[in-house]
Amino acid sequence: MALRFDVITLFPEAFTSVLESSIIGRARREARIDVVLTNLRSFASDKRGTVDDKPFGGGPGMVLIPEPMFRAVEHVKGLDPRPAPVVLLTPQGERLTQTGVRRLVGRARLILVCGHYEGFDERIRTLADLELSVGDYVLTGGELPALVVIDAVTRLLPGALGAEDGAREESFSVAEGLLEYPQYTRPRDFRGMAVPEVLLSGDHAAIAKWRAGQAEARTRQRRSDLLNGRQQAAGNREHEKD
Ligand code: 4FL
Repeated sequence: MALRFDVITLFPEAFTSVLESSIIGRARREARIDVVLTNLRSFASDKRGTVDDKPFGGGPGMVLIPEPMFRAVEHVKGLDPRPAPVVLLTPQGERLTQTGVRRLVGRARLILVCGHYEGFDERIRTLADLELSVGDYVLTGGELPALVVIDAVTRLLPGALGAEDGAREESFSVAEGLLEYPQYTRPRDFRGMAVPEVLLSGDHAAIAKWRAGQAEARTRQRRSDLLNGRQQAAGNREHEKD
């Protein structure tokens, strides 16, 4: 059965082109995923469609009011009997990592809630089973972060990347705490920039060794924080053996 994403948003139209394109579009056509967009505005209590109001205590901007969001989440939960964690996209959430993405892939359903404007009433947080941030920057809303979650989860579903997806080695990837090694394709010489000789050698062991060295050197130069994380993970594995 398809993994079902429900998205609650004020801007469902922001999702359509990404959801129709490329790997995600194909995963939907092949029924590996199902994405259902719900417009928060349809759950407003008045005919004006009010979803936000001025913050108590003053301050700039408008804040999402709780009633429409509670009604929307309750409605969406009832659309499918399978349990669905409610995921709130917010800069205050836990930072999304590849490990966190792998955890989400195991769920039958996810309800993604997009915040907007200058924030939301604090009581909306009580709806969430999980709060996720995609990085330490402020966006105009949770729509792009919700698409990030859908994209990162979908590419891990069996078959989603096509025939070679099992073969795609993740041993040198951010998934394993390393940056990828550099890749080259034709031509062998492009404007004086030559492809490293070892890649043309046909010596598979030498190529694997070169790539491992490149992945490590590159990670050390650019993201030494990832190497520290790997050392800790290796240390933990060592301890668990005792
Ligand atoms: C959500 C930013 C998740 C980063 C504005 C509203 C955000 C965000 N990760 N910015 N939501």
